[in-house]
Amino acid sequence: MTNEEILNTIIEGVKEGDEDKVFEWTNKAIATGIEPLVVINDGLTKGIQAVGTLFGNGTYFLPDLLLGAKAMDAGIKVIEPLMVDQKRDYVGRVLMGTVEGDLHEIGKNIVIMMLKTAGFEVLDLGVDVPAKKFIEKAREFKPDIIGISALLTTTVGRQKEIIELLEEEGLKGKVKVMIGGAPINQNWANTIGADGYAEDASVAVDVAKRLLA
Ligand code: B12
Repeated sequence: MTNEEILNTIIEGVKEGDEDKVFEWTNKAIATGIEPLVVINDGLTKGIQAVGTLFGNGTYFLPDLLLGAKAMDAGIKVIEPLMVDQKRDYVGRVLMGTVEGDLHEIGKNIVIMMLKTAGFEVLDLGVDVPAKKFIEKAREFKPDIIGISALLTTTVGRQKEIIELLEEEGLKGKVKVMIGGAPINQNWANTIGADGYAEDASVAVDVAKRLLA
């Protein structure tokens, strides 16, 4: 089987919401020597994007979305231990979370995994995180960067709210803000005064490094 066929089988598995298939073929992909990041980008992510398209056009319903997400997670679980090593010489600290009202975490978790692999210490606040909690935790954890994820057009405004609150609390400038999520772009980052934006996890690592420089 070619690498492309293996990756296509992973894509299919995510589309079918078949955890076992995704687990099995992600393991096969790794055993064949396909790079973990390639499995994420050209397999798992393509699969979940296809699920999103099928949901968007009314072919799939919410349970299909959930099954797709679980199947993707089965693949991520195989890859995570291979990527995140036990480096303790941190290059910087990042506080990450998904905004209030938003339960999407797959992309955020991949960004976290990549940041950890690149030597960042990351505190994950999880999903549905109120603006106030970002501020509270920023005071405690003292991150160099706050990463804010939002996947819904109805929740992206929360990123702006968090930046405004940082400003009110006198933290703007002391900590950099990096934003992301499928509906986010550089334009939005400029509009709300975010210091950085990244369209995917690899770029997020580059942006984080640039923000520390
Ligand atoms: C999986 C999924 C779900 C899962 C999430 C499970 C989970 N544990 O995360 C579940 C089933 C819970 C879900 C629920 C809903 N969803 Co949904 N979901 C998706 C789907 C299919 C994939 C998202 C995903 O994981 N993508 C894969 C990852 C790898 O990509 P990513 O998230 O974009 O992340 C990358 C980048 O954006 C970036 N990034 C992400 N975060 C950050 C943060 C920082 C700091 C940086 C720098 C970068 C960065 O790096 C990541 C890695 O490369 C999308 C479709 C899509 N195309 O996005 C719809 C989608 C986002 N969902 C949608 C909708 C409508 C919903 C629901 C409202 C459905 C409903 N009727 O209930 C609910 C809302 C629940 C809520 N309150 O949040 C719509 C949103 C439409 C809109 N205009 O807002 C989409 C676009 C589907 C569609 N085509 O209609 N969903």
